[in-house]
Amino acid sequence: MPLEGPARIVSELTNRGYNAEREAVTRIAAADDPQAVLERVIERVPAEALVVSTDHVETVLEANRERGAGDSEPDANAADRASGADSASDTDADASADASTSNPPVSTGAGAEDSPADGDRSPVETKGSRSAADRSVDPEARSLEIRNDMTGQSTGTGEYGDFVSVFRDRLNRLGSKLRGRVNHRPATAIQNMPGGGEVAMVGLVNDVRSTASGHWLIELEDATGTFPWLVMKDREYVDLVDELLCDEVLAMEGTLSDDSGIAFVDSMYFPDVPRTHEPSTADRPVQAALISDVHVGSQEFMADAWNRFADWLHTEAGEAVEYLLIAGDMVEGVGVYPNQDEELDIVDIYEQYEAFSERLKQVPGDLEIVMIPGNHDAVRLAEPQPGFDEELREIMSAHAPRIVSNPSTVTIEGVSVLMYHGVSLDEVIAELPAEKASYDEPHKAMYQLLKKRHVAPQFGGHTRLAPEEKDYLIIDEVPDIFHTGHVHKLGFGKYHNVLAINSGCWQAQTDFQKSVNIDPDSGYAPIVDLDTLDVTVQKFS
Ligand code: D5M
Ligand code: FE
Ligand code: ZN
Repeated sequence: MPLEGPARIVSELTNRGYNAEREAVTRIAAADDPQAVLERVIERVPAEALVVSTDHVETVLEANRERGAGDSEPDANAADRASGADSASDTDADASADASTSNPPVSTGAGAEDSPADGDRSPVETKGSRSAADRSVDPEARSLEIRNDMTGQSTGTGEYGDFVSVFRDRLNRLGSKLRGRVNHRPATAIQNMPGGGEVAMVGLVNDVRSTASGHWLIELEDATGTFPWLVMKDREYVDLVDELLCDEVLAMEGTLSDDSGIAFVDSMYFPDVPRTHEPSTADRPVQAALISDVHVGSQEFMADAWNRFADWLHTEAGEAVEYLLIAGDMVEGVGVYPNQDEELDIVDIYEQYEAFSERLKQVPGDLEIVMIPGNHDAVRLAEPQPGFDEELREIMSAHAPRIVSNPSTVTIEGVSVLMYHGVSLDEVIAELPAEKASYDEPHKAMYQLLKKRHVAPQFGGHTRLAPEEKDYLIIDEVPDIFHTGHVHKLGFGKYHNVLAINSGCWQAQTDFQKSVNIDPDSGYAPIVDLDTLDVTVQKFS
């Protein structure tokens, strides 16, 4: 394989058991004959070295120069030439270092509520160029902490009792976010209260149906029983009814009918994210790339786009990216959908992960990588999904990724990121009116999950639930960033100051997607500035 780009070089080095400093890779890539330089570097690195350093490379380049090659280039421009050579050639972002110095950074502006993610936002510029001094990454400055990883913690047996426990936990924990806000009573107590009085209840939505006269009847359930609540069609709250999903937790306040058989809703309360939420930010300029749905093994996997992305990460434009978060669907998997095998490039699941691992090796070895599984991955389909098993971890061990459950929360330099693959988004999009959630604006569907403080409220639809003692799908603490994938559409925006990002994918349109008019956003990498939570999108397709 020709060594025409940094990604290939790092991949080659990793295959031979070496990690490498970014600058070392950049310098090899910039040499006249990268393959020869790489071979010589490997011959000359001390046997005990695990990392190929810039000094190792420089020694070889120096020796070449002394041998009077004459045509070898001064190092000062090495990084620029490497970035201009073949990386991300469709983007303007790194066309030249000069351009990025003079242009102000262009942000696609997730600063605004509901910032649209339309086709015009790319290609865009990343931050202005950084001084050479910024180039070297300082692992000491990093911090990464995982919370709510349930890998190895599964207690569920799939028995009826587990369902009782998980829903009780959901009602308790989400209910506690509501109980202080209303003067609530248990369902059975409400039935015995005098008619005509004010009443409130915290419960799970059991059923939503319209009445013959166009009003809405919502049955709420708590630990004691159920009670019916009526939303009159002319009330302002009627607009909220079309957002309701079965099994979400909310509170209602209203007036009891004369016979205490039903209550008329005056107010509805959702667990929600407080409007006053103030996100944490990193205290230095550092970026994270949030991607998902790589689908290696599919005939539609976009190798060229991935190569450009990996190469770009090695350039100066990509050097501030120190974290790579991957929200599921690493591989295409087998037997996920009917007739899927007709579109497989690699039919063996383990070979798919081997191939994915090769893709992972292309990115800089100094990136911190966090991965959760998706519905195409080889773990149980029901959520929460534990992180990959030992055999798969072994296959994907290059660059030592953190492999955690779907969902999990990772806090990087103070910024908490809730990672969830996103299968429930299909449901939210199917159930809600288009202006509230659609494939074109997947981040709005994410807002609904934040409002409900649960990543997969509805049980029994697309999303399969593995009942555990505790409900791992609750959004207990408000994240600073909510990262999902799955629907293969790129979209981001802010909801009560939480940055919601649905990453696109690395798979071109499949026959199925064509048949249902899904037009995927393939080959984009949203990049978040962790110090400002601004987003820029890099296009590689
Ligand atoms: O899902 C990618 C998107 O496409 C997601 O919105 C589900 C949808 N999809 C793709 N294939 C199917 C089939 N066969 N049935 C239903 N929905 C589908 P992903 O998880 O990447 O396949
Ligand atoms: Fe996917
Ligand atoms: Zn998926």
